[in-house]
Amino acid sequence: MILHAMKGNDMEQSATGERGAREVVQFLSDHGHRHVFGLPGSSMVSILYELQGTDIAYVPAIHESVAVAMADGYSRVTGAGVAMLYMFHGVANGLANLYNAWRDESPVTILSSQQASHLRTPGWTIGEGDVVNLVRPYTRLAHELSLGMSVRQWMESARRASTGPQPGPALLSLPEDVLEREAPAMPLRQSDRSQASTPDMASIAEALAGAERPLIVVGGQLRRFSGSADIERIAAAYEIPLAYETGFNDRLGVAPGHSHSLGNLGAHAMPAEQRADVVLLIGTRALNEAHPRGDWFPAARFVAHINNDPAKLEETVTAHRSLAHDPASAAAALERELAQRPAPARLLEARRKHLAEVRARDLPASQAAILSPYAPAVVALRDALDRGWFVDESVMGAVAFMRGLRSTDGHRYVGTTGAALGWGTGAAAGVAIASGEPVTLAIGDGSLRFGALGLWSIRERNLPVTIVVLDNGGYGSTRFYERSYMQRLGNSAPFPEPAYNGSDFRAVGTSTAGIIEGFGIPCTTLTPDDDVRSAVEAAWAKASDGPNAIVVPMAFE
Ligand SMILES: Cc1ncc(C[n+]2csc(CCOP(=O)(O)OP(=O)(O)O)c2C)c(N)n1
Repeated sequence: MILHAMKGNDMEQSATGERGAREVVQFLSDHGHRHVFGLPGSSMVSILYELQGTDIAYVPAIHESVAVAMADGYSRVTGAGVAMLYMFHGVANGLANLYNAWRDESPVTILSSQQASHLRTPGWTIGEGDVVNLVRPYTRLAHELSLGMSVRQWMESARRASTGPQPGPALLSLPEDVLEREAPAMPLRQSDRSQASTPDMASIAEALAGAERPLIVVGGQLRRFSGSADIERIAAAYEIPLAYETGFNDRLGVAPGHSHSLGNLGAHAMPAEQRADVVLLIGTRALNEAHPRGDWFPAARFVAHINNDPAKLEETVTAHRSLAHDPASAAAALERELAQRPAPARLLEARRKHLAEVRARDLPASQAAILSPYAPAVVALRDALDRGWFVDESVMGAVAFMRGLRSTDGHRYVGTTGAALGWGTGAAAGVAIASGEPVTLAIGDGSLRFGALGLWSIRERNLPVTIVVLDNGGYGSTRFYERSYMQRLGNSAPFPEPAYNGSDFRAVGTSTAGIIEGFGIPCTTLTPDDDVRSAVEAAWAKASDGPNAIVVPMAFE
């Protein structure tokens, strides 16, 4: 039996050791994990065996990408998630969703099984491979244990690395004999970890206080670090427009239905971005996106960027003030600083006018063309955040949802900034398991195909997930970019029509409903004349019985 407790001032040493697999399970139990996700294999049977008799449920997947996405979704709700993957094959299969978790700073721990230590070679036996180096760029900690090392100690290290203060995935590679043999127990202290300091927000407050057209851009980190309410209060009190980080957001930093929320920086909030004189980016990436544009904030005299991770400061957009700090403490400090700088009524009036103007601006035609087909689905799902969680893998539809969701509580939105598709179904399952609440998954028909195997997990647990598929006959965004490319070629374009190679699924294989029904999930396919809202309400009403799906048809071009 191992002892981790402290005795007086001395840590008690236990005389005998413990099998690694037992230590893994004990650790999970001690840290309150009620679920662990995975796809099994021979070298990890010891852990699967030891899970018996605990209150930890093993949640299986039929592809490792789904196991990682489930652990990711789960961790967004509970603060930590664990996926157990089989050797190199399993980790490699889970890598794209590990990348998503890395982008979104999700506290996911991957336990990978590994060839036994005494047989460990550079990779000459089946399934053996260097999983540590495979994942290293996308983890806060990645380590392979050797025989004799304390599994418990490394589990604790992985937990500390993944949960913060700078959170993100961690991986432990666990050789079969490390799991099966006894090792001496290591006494451990349990630290109460904190990062205590008050950031100096004076210069940022000073600039914001004097601004006529201020803008605060929020990222998912603000939500994850619990600074959302502070920024929502600041916006309302000082009449400051709010925008979401450009492109995908892992969480909504502020509520979409907040009086000052404009939507995504790259779409509905663009007029505010173009005219802003003072900008605060808080808990955001520095505006990385797949197709970067220059000239962010062309009218700004002052730009500040706050991110908890110094490596994420000013990645692609420069600032006048850069602050590596937890965004929640920064938001709280900003509120205190602003309170010392009361805004004159004239200034508040000017800001109100500005807010009304930027809100009223029409979307640029190119944006409107992309977003208007989503209107029926977005209107139908406007209150989805008040009905449970909203998991977003709607790709081109995401920026429409960021404006169209009308809830004044934004904490139940979950997306991924990583854009590695095949995440949504697994993430929805993980969120549903962790929260015990209904989940609406908005997903493109292309993403549904990437994540089809996650439908199995949703069905296997009979989860209350309403799947709303936005079906434009394949990869709409890829087709959009091909058309944009042709436009750039102009008269020199050698072919009059786009090829749409690999992005047109209209005549390929089974229908979208066929895929979903193939996994035993009931599905309704709407016609363009059907009312999406009625279908959504009917699906929500049945959510407690288990999953169901709606396919919403959309124009192909
Ligand atoms: C794993 C992965 N492979 C390829 C891509 C490139 N990609 C970006 S969007 C997209 C199409 C997605 O289709 P769908 O989910 O139907 O959304 P839509 O583009 O129609 O909005 C593809 C293939 C990706 N993001 N991730």
